[in-house]
Amino acid sequence: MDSVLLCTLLLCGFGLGVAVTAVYKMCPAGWTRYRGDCYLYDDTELTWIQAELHCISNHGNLATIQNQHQYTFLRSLIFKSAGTHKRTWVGGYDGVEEGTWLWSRGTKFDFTQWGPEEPNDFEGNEDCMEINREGEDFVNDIRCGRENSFICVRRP
Ligand SMILES: [Ca+2]
Ligand SMILES: [Ca+2]
Ligand SMILES: [Ca+2]
Repeated sequence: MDSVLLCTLLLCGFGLGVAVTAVYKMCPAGWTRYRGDCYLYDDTELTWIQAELHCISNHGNLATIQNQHQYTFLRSLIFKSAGTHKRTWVGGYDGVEEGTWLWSRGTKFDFTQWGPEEPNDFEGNEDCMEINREGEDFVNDIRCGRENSFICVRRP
């Protein structure tokens, strides 16, 4: 009877341990937590698809923008890391169908806070989304072959 009780306690303890691990799962070293996701700014300047592939190799995707508060978080993460409001890729693209924007992460795209007159698909060749255009608080579509720094997002 005592040993059964002891085993039960051990099982409970083990179960609790698993639950606690799940709740407090940490972001990998160097990543910053924000509302349940982990973000990493990378100063390396790559094309949009190179940046996305780099994020995928780190179990993530280019960052999404869900709301104003989170957009402000992304800009401050860039500023803290780079020391400037550096032009930075995020995961929006309309390369499949012109004017239909998607997030590479696959989440719903309902972003509307583009810079004035954007997205303008300048010269019919702007299918990728950057923030901090010219260091400004400005979200822009730009040609995907441009080389920008980037932010990845992933689950903890
Ligand atoms: Ca296009
Ligand atoms: Ca476009
Ligand atoms: Ca544009």
